[in-house]
Amino acid sequence: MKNPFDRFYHVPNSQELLDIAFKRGMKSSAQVSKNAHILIKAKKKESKRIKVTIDDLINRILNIIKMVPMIDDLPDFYRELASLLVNTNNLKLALGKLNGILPVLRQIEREYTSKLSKIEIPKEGDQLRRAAFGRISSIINKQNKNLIYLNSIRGNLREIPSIDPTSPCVVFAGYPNVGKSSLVKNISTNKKIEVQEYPFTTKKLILGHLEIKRKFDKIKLQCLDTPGILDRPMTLRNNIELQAILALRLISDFIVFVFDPTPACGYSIDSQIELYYEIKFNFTRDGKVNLLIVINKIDLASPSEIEHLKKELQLQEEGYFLTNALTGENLDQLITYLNNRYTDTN
Ligand SMILES: Nc1nc2c(ncn2[C@@H]2O[C@H](COP(=O)(O)OP(=O)(O)OP(=O)(O)O)[C@@H](O)[C@H]2O)c(=O)[nH]1
Ligand SMILES: [Mg+2]
Repeated sequence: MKNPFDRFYHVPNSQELLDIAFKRGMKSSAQVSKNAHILIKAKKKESKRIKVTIDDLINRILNIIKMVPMIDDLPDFYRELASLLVNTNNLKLALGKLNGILPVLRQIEREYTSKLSKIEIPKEGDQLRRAAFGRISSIINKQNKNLIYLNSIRGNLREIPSIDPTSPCVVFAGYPNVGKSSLVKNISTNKKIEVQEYPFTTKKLILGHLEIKRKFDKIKLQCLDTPGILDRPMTLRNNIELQAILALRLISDFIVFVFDPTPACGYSIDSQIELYYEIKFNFTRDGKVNLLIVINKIDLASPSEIEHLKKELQLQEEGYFLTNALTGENLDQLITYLNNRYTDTN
């Protein structure tokens, strides 16, 4: 499904909203006969200016509200991810407040149209329109904080990957700095993935694709790069780690667990093993989701480090891969494995 926040475009601030609305209002011209009385002309002209201004503001505020999907109606993955990325209560509140000013604007329109119908000299029309514009400004300016807030969170939400439910999703998970991003970047189409020598480089879910040719068609296997997860209680995990947990819990069809058997990543092998078992026991949905082990950084690892890990995990001769994500060594084996796994039978 396409990221539901895909159409969450730029939200103007109050000044931008007002500038355009007043400009449109002042440019508008009322339909009034040339021979009409000057007072009638003033009444119609100013009523029209107020109406056009208010219509413009209401339309554009409605557009802002409509750009944001109803959070509570979203599929679990998108709803939960949105609430890890932004405070969705604040988001709903901001939209609610914007919605709340719409009837107030309509009320101002009615009030000033009625006042304008009673003026006795043309000059009063101009004064009333200025007064109406003043009220409108004050109402819209009070929303400035909300508008700025909405604009500030949209970047996070628009970066949510669009997950295709009809195509399998392979989630790459593991401790920080073990080489998850390097692997996904290497095997998938997404060459923009950031790789750095420090942990927690990846702060969000990032999608890449790997084309799998089947007998009669081809599919785009989704390879999801995730932020690193630490071995600690769920309640202590931050919103960055929890995005990875969410992907494992809700959208993984297959998990690639990446180990760094060397001290290079900065975390002990025992902690990585603990995390591996947590994921294996909690996120493989009673065996429905398979889990593959990738032991990365073999160029740095000593034979004893690899042996130690294999022994701890009771690995047989098959069922894991030894890779170097920097040079791409053995990644062809991983790609072939995924190819075979998703060719025709799935
Ligand atoms: N020598 C060596 N370095 C590697 C290998 N794979 C990754 N690296 C390096 O390890 C560091 C971390 O790589 P990333 O791919 O960013 O690791 P990550 O698991 O995505 O890290 P986070 O996003 O922080 O969780 C980078 O400096 C990579 O160049 C490898 O096989 N061998
Ligand atoms: Mg990364």
